[in-house]
Order: sequence, then structure tokens, then C-alpha cells
Amino acid sequence: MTDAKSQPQPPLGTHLRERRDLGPLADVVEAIATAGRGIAARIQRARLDDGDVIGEVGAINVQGEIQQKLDVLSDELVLASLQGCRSVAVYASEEQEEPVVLRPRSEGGMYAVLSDPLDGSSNIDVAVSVGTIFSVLPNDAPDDQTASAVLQAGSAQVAAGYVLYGSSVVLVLATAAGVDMYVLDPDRDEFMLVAEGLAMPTSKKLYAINEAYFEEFEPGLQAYLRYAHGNGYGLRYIGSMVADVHRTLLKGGVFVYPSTRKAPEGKLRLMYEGNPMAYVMVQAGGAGETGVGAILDVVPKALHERVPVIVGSSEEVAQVTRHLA
Ligand code: P6P
Repeated sequence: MTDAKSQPQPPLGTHLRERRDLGPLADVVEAIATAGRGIAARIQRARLDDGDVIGEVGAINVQGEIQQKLDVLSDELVLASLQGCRSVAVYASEEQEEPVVLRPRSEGGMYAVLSDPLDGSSNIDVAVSVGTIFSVLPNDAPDDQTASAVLQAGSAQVAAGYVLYGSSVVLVLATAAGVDMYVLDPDRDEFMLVAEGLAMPTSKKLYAINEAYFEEFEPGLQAYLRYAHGNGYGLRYIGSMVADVHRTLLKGGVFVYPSTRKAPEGKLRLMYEGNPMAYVMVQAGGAGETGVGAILDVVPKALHERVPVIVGSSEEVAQVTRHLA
């Protein structure tokens, strides 16, 4: 990992434009970063304004989950920012039942962007970190089938990452060239490059899982947990995927949201949670597995389908999948 502190820390826009490999993808990432700055500003003011963003809108989203006000607001911010980006063909999100087609390929629509605009939003009420997750796929669809570009295997991603609204606001961007990290400078309201070419630790005795569901886990996963308990592993679980994954990226370890008896496909969504986070991990030298194969190899059947998630250091993911086999 090249620690950018030893070099000048350029703003995100400058750094992206210096990269010859990105082309119009740079505009897409900047649009997501702009939405992230807007979301960060609102989260910081939760409970302060009369337009309070805490609480529920009284609606249920396509997932059957109670929509938080900020879920809807975040989704609107991401979509509005992408609408201004000429190379985005279609947008799909956890908060919208169907994809939103912006422009076909013949009018410059080169990418499909998928997002969980505010993952873990129920944590906002108690001021715990939340995040925006994004995934970018190429749009090779015929003009009359643009919406279909959102359903591709994760291995087709050209970029993915997240904005973590935590003790600092961090943007992690993974592309074919590797994983870079930026931090929002509140004085400049700009994301500044802080690390290039992140390489995550290959092993770390740290696991993140909600052990409250232990009795529902399959025997192989229960065996893994007994192995971890007996071999000096630590447990860290925030209950907010972006925060748990970011810690895993920087410190190593493994994050697991597995299938259970009640939810055989797990809880997390393939297209805008499993795929982007697996892509970040793999590009940083880690791994992302479902328990029966690589997450990035899963051929999606439906936009909101769920997938078991085992992501993290290559040796730690292998330790889990070995016990599952
Ligand atoms: P559980 C938050 O609701 C979320 O979607 C992810 O951010 C998080 O990893 C997971 O659910 C936590 O789920 O069942 O442990 O509360």
C-alpha cells in the first residue's frame, strides 16, 4: 500500500483525472462522491433540524423493510447526481423496485450504476456508522434493453466501493487498477487521497458475525466458530456492513453474513452489497465467497436477490469455507 501521506494528497477530482485508465468512469465516481458529501452533511445534522431525517417515512421498501427518511433522501441524492452524469445509462437501488433508465448506449449511456444508498440506516438513530455502497457495470445492452445492464455477474464490474459515514467520512474506490482510499476534508468539503493500492492483510484472527443466530447456522459454520473460539480469534461486529467491511479491509479478518435456516440465501443483496464488497476485497488481495463458490461468479436472476456473504482476508475466508465444505 502506498501511503499517500508521503506524497501530496490531491483532491479526488484531480486524482481521478490524472488516471489515464478511467476515462468517463471518473465522472461517475465524482458524481457518487458528490452525493456522498450531501448525505454526510445530512447525517451530521440528524435530530438537529426541524426537517429531521431520523425516523421512518411510514413506507415499506421492495425488501419489505421499513424505509427510514434518510434512505429515501439518500437514494434521491444519488439518483440526482447520476442524472447529471452523461455516461450513466441506468440506475438501480435497494430503494427502487425497478431500474431507472437514464439514457441508452447510443446517447452515451456507458454504465449501469447500482447502489445501496444508505446501508445500515437503522443505526443512524444511535449515531452508529452507516454507508453508501456502489457498483458500476458496463452497459453493452441494445438501446431498447438498457435496463437489462443492471443484471450481470459481479465479475463484470468495472468499479465498486463505498462511502463510510463514520468518525471520518471515507470513500473507498476499487477498479481494475486496485483500491484507493480518500477522506473527506471537512474544511475543504473535498475528498482527499490518503492511500493508493491498498493491499489487505492475508490473515488476521478477527471475525465479524452475528452469533445471536448461532443455533440457526449450518453445522459447518458452527464448527468454524468453535475453531475460532479455540484459536485465539477476536470478535468485532458493528452490525453495519460498510463499517464491518471497512475494518476488515484495513485490519484483516473475515465478515460473514451467512445463510440460516430462516434465510437460506442470507440477508444481504447480491447486486449492491455482496458484489461491490467482494470486488473491493478481491482487488485488495482478499476474497469473497458464498460458501459454495465465489460471489463474483454468481449469475443474477433478479435485481434484489440475496446472497450469503463471506468476505475478507484470503486465508480467513478459506478457513470459513473449509469448515463449510
Ligand atoms: P443483523 C443493516 O441492517 C444490514 O443490512 C447490514 O448493514 C448489516 O451488516 C446487517 O444488516 C446486520 O444484520 O441481522 O446482524 O442485525
